[in-house]
Amino acid sequence: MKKYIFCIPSSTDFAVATAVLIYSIKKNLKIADECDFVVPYNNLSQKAMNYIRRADIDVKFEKPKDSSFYNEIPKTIYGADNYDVYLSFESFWQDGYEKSIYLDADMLCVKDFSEIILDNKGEVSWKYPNLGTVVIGENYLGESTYRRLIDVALSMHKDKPGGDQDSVNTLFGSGSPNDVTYFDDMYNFQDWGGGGTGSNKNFLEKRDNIKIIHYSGRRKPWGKVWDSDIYDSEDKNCVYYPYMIYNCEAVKIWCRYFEEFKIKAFGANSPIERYQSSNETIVEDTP
Ligand SMILES: [Mn+2]
Repeated sequence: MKKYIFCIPSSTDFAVATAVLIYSIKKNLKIADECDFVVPYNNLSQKAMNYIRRADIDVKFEKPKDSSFYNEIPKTIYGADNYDVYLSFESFWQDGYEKSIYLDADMLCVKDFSEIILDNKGEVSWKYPNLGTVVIGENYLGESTYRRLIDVALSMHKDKPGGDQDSVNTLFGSGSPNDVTYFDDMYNFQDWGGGGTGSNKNFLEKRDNIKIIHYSGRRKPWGKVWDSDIYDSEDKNCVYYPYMIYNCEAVKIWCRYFEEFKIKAFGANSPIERYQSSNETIVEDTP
């Protein structure tokens, strides 16, 4: 057992993103050797687990410690039968570790961010109010915070589709009675454009300081093209504005990490993959 644990909830349709995220952490985080990885899940196929293991052979997969409260909550941002948002609570109960680090699966680490883990003095530190990156120090790491989050979700945020984030905000947001510190958006960077918040121009200006990119909203580099006339409104794992998205540097970076991950982690299955693998290079165009 290592000192720290990364907690990255996932599902079958987020498996590729999760694997690339873990790969990116191991590549860039200076203290990665001191970190275990756990993937909490409700729906994750064997194939998806095996895929994620290519990024970390020792990754653990865990069902939620308590999911009995799901049936008291009518729906979440992912719809009526999907309670995956509440898997974030699992990061608050990881026995035997000094600190736990929660990350959304739709993120990518592009630079070392050890400082937000090492600087944590036992409190909860995060980029309030977005539940994308959270460091949970030992004062709050255990069953009692987990139970409190569930209690808050049921008593205050039951009918809100974003009840998980609302619950963490209640306990660790501004004005909360708990010990909290905040870090800036370089550790949870969403302002890169593509039809969502920010712009590609903004990304390029800040790029040297950005450590973790968050592909929040319908801006998933691995997602299918989405249109509200066809697909249901709860589908978030997709791309709303492909033209803009494919011109975003943040998206090009994810795609390069994906190719790199395949070169490092897989037997090459196609002529281009074999070429990339034997030359350790990523091709820019069909050769
Ligand atoms: Mn996200």
